[in-house]
Amino acid sequence: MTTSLFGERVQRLEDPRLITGNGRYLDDLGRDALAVAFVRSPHAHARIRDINVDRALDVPGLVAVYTWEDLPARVGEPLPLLIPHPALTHGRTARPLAKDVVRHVGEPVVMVVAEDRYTAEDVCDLIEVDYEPLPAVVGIEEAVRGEHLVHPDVPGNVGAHLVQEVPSADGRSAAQMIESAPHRLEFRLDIERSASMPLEGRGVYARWDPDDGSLRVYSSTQTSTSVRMAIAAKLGLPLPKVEVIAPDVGGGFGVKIVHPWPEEILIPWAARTLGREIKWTEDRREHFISSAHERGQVQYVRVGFDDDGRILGLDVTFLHDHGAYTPYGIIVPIITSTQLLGPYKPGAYRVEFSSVYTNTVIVTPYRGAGRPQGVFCMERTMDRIAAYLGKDRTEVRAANFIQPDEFPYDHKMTFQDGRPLIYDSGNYPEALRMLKELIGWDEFEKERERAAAEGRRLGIGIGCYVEGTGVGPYEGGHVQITSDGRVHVSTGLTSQGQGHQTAFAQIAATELGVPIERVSVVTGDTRRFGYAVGTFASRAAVMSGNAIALACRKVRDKALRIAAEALEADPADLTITDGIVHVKGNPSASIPLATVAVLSNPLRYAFDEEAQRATQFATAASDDKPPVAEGEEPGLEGRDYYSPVRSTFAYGMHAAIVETDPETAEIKVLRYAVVHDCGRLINPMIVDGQIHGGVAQGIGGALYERMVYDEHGQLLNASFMDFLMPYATEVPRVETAHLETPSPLNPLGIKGAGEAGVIPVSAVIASAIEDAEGIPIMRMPISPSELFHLRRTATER
Ligand code: MCN
Repeated sequence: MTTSLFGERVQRLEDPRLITGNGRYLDDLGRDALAVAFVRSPHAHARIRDINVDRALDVPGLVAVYTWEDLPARVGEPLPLLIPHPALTHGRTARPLAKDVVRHVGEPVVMVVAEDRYTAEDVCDLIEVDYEPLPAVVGIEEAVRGEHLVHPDVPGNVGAHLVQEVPSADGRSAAQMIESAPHRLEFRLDIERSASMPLEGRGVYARWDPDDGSLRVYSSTQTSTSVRMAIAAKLGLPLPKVEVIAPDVGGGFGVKIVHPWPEEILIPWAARTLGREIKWTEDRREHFISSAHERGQVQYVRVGFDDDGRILGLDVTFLHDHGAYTPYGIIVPIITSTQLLGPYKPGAYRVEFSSVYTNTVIVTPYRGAGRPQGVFCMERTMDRIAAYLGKDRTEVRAANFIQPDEFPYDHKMTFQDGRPLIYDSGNYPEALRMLKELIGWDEFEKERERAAAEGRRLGIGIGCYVEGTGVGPYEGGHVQITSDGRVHVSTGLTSQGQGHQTAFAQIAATELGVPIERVSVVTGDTRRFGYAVGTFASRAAVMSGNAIALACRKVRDKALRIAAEALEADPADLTITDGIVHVKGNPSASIPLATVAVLSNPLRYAFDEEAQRATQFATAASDDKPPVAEGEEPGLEGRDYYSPVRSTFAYGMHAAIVETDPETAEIKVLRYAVVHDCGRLINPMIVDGQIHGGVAQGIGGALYERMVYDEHGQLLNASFMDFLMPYATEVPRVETAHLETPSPLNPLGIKGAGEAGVIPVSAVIASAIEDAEGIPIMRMPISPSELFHLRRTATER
């Protein structure tokens, strides 16, 4: 292998197309399709007494109106519960259109199909739904009181309850370890609800082909293969008759992993029923009130520790608000509970959670998925211990680190995928040393004093995390070299802006020894690759990256076998450089891969002279053999899958310097530094970009973004006027350094990176504000007015 692009800062191949307005997003497709709008519940909890569509029926341009009653049985059933778990004893999912009862504002009740969206929206206004309002359950505390129930058959609103406990080496429980520890602390931490806000909302466009009896569906999804399976099952179509394609997707951040969304069943069903092209594009308000939210947890910590700050026993109990339904199971609180420990090894550990129903939008993973809450919990604990003992915050962390010689480190717990929680590799002390140097931790006191002399208030904060990435069960890759020498790579998972076209092309170009310009990559198109899981949990690089590498190795071996015959050489003596197979040390004995591709197909259509010559030779040389040798397949192509034994664990450490205004309590992030280790880097520039984006998102979560519900379950800030996101002006330059501890678990030694940036930010900012103010910060996000209020309360005390 001579053309190594692995690890290079290759410019993103997809960007010229995307930044010149040539992307093809969902709403760019199906311009002549019929449009859909939904009547959605205005109540958080209500019984539907009657739906009257009479006034709507005469509107010109109206094509169809559907209520639950109009749906065939299979389509109208509750949607599947995707990730069942034994702890989820009371899983509940919604129907695509509500029947009898609505359980959150925004739940779809009636679907309107019209010639255009304006008409569809106007018709929605004419439909009369008679609701009998029921008491709404809003907020975790109200849910656990159990006074009113979201689902009448779920007592106390508790859908799931789970306890995991790991005793100390000598068999003592976390409670015993805490009791007998020299020091103990107990506190509560809150993280409010937020949500992913991709610039492009969800959307579905379906075309029914009556001649072929097949359906083509475009969806702005993170998982086209699962959407395909759901549509085929719900519509009773054979799988080969359904194609699902994720076109360019303008961000997902988790929300587009839910499959199927009600709309992903309803739009294809209506397309087949009406025999017309139909499209629905989510608007921003719909995104706020009828997609998914996350974060939202109340966490109680009890910790016992020694004089060095080493944690002897840790007990975390938390309540998770999963909204009105659990289509995606309880993966979020499970991730919190299994990844809360970060780079640390407490003597004994117990985690317990209850997941409760509320009359609010459903909760499914949002970038970071439960980890920001867990890291907030653990890192606030580290800071509280340091404050209690009067120690440097980095010292307390270092005292609790798993050491480099302790890998693989077995936490003796069950991970989110049901496998043992075992960290594969890492070097936490070195990452901390690098971070301290990058941010200037040891010099900060002088900086603080200088600023104080000018009347400015500065604080420094830190946060560490470990992230299980590259979760299974599998992903595949297909690689084909065609007779023009081009390399076509496809994998079933989807892309939402992560730069897969570039990173996967780098892998293929490196493995095959071809120029990257000859490689093209297709993702998320079931016509090209039908078996896949999807893009989430920072898994694409590990899963599809390795699968593509393995498929390339198969194709390379085949190319060398064919070339060896043509060159009358031993395959072991051949190598590939710049797309040409040649004898090592003798570049003149060579054959282009394009020609090898011609030779690989006994049909031997050659379109240039050199290939034609080689073809004549090969035909003559193989007179007494069958055209396709036993065990071979025609064509220079190969497919392979990668299925790991368990996840690989990336990690990082972040630090920030903030300034808080002594008068107005305005909070500014002055500097932000990241040390990150995701194993071998395919493309450091892409990973930096992922981390920068994640940090920006994290700053939003720490300082601005929250879902504000009133007591009736109305979301009060369901627009970008009121839901604040950080601009570039609120995000400092993110200073990033990498460590590369290869994963021993996969052939390429890589770990995931896509969520990393966002995970510890709330913890880091809380740590820095607390350092600036000397006031405990136990709830995030925090606004200037909340900080102002905390100051007041602190002085009054
Ligand atoms: N990468 C690399 N070297 C590594 C690891 C990763 O070069 N050792 C590159 C990968 O090739 C890929 C990118 O970094 O181009 C992210 O890879 P990975 O960590 O595998 O994450 P995924 O591709 O699986 O992306 C999912 C992740 C998640 S879970 C969310 S949420 C998220 C995120 O990615 N949503 C995003 N980043 C996003 N970025 C954009 N622009 N839009 C989203 O919706």
